[in-house]
Amino acid sequence: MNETQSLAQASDSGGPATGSDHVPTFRLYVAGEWVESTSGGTFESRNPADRRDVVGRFQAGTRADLAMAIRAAELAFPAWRATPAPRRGELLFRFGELMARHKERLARAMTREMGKVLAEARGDVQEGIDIAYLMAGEGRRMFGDTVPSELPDKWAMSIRQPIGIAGIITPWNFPIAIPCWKMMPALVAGNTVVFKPASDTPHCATLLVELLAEAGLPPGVVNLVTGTGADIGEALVESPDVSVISFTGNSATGRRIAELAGRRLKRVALELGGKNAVVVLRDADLDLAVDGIVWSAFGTTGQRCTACSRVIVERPVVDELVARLTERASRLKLGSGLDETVDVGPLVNGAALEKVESYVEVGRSEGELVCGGSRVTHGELAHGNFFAPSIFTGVRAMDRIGQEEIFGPVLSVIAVADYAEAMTAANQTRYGLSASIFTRDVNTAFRAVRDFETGIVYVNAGTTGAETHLPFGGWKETGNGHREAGHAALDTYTEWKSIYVDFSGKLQRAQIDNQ
Ligand code: UN1
Repeated sequence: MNETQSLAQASDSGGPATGSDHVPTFRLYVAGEWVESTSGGTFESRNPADRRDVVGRFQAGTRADLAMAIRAAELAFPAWRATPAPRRGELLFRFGELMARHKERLARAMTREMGKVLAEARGDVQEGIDIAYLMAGEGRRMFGDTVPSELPDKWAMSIRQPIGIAGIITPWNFPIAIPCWKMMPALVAGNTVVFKPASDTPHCATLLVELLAEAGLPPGVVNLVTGTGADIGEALVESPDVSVISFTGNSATGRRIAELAGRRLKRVALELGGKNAVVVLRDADLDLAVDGIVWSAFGTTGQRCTACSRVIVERPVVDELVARLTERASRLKLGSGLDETVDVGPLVNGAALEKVESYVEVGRSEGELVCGGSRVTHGELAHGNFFAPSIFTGVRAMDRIGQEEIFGPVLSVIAVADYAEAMTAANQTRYGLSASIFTRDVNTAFRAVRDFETGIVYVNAGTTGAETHLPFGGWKETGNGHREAGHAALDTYTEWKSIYVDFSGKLQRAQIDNQ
């Protein structure tokens, strides 16, 4: 299926014409049908590298649309939960194969819609494929425990069961990978899904749902509702029929979701901000450290939860490191991510550009700007949201640019005396997603592995690049204790059931008869 044949497009089934500007209009996916919103309204998704380029128009979903999606998910749940998990896994495997077949098309659509360079967009799709295959395998594992009972002639075991409807609210920065991280474990465990994607990347979400439908998921098992977070997102969180919410995004929204869900005692898994540090010790391989820092600070234009935004470096090597980082950062080529020679794409939207700009202003009074610091508007770049990779030196750990999540290509360098001071600075943050250390000393490396207060630790690598078969998530205010990816992901989407079968034929009282 190519983009012009997309089932999600309204024009394919006699819906509203796509208009003389050739901008396609896409629809919601509810109960296995592509439908228009009851609002009759749409919103646009634009290419952040060239804002003149409209990717498509998407339904401005309403609470009424959402109610229909939730109802569809509810109706689909009994049959889906009764489907053997290995069979559910097979459908996910088929979906993974479809993503692999359409990898290039998905990657190009992603670059066009949210800006990350093509190599990274391919990586994003690959992460989706990886989790689909991993969770397909969980269909044949999904281990519980079988343990000896403390009483004779009694069997004791635990199994996982689905919770019901999962409300999936996803960000734009990994518009294929993150929805897959959430939907794959939810689905293999037997839940049905209502998916509310970020309003910056509805096209990626639509392409993904098309492939889920093509893989053969029964109607209603996955439903897609585009629209605003204030409307659709909140209503999803507040719905008494939705049993679990998984959200990745900013901390303020996460807090709001936790509050709303808390009142209903609803399970919520949150993946929020980061302020990830790379520690560089005096014995580090500086070439390697520079590679790792540049990649994790400026890759994806700094728009990863895992992005490095602080470098904490021992004083004897700070000048050398900063000189090399500045040289490399100022040579990075900005432009459309569809151009394979480009290193850094645009920021996702105007608000992101303004946020980065305002933090650079804050930074000017806190540290010394040694590189970048402004929008890039020459030639064709004038039509996109481009900001030069920027580095501040002389930052102190508690400065605002050393503390607050910027989510852009801005790096703060903090100089320290020794390992102990480096570790204090690294942990002096309310976030705790990812951290890394560059050192050649194996003992120090292991101390750092022990000492970082983060969910992910790297030794001699940057802070990005988590693989899908280990738990992904953070300590402190990065989250609320849940993990995505790995088999830990199943915890979010399942209830445990402990089962005791007594075949003694008589009443046996645990903790009493066996004392
Ligand atoms: C995110 O930015 O929310 O580890 C996800 C990484 C990627 C995932 C990032 N595998 O950088």
